[in-house]
Amino acid sequence: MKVVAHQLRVLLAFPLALGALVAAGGIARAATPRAIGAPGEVTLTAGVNDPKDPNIAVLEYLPGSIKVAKGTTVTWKFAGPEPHSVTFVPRGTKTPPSTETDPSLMFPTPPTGAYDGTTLVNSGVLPLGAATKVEKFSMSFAKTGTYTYYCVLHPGMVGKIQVTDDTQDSQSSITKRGKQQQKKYLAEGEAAKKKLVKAAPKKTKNADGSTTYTVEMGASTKHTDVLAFSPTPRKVKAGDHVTFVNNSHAPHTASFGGPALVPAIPTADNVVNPVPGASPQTLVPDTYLNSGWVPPKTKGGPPLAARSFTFDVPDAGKFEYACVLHLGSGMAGEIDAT
Ligand SMILES: [Cu+2]
Repeated sequence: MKVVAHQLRVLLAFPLALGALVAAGGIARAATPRAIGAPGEVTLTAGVNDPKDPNIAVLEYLPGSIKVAKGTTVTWKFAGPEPHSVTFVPRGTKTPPSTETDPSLMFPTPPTGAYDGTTLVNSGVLPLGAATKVEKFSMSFAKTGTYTYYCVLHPGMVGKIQVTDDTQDSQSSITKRGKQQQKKYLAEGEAAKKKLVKAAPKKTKNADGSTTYTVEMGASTKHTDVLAFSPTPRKVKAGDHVTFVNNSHAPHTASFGGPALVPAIPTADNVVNPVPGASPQTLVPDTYLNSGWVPPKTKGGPPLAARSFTFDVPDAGKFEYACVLHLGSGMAGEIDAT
């Protein structure tokens, strides 16, 4: 997989690129003229995980739209653990930017001055890996007008900056609206999590007397992703089968072997691809086994079979699994077979 090898290179090069981003952000700020009477900087948030439950990720900028004066520095905070980007594309670009079609978008393309809407400016994906601090990205705007921006990881996560000659939203109104929207979206995610956790696992009896159980990989609502597996059935016995199914809007993996064996880099070849091979696979204690990236459910996208991966349970035992893409959000479970 050529694309994947490229993604991995991008990831490995990231700490260097991040340094460049921070440096360029500093330059952009220093060179920015400020509107008379306007505060120099406003801050908003790029996505948020539920403070009460990291499994729930809001896939929206908070707030989704703000008004600023020309020259004001806009800063986005990325608290994680679910990563996002702030990505502006040249005006007139037809398709939203996505790492699916262009993996290099994981990389930052820092602003070279006040933004005028004619170039790509991209925070890159933040945080990348474990969230150790709140990441930030800043830029300012050179011309009045409405600027649309995107997250390269989450289709539908779109924000707007309206740039005026002199008037702008106060920081307190931006913060207030961001909090209101966050509250509404978190309620939506919490309801979806409840539903995912409560649903009885689907099961099918097989001709040989064994049972195939279904585990849902996450769930999605309009503004959130639930980064959790549906509960693992308690009645799994040696000889049964567990089929992981992705009906959410995000890719996920089912990766067995526990923290010691499961790789941490989502774009590594042995995470993207099934290990040791295609579905079905037989679980082996203390061994790395991986579904590969199970694609999301999209309109006209892959059929159910392509969004499913089965593991056979040969013996009684405990088999831990996790989603490598959403380790930071605590997406994990365990098959406890008797
Ligand atoms: Cu996941």
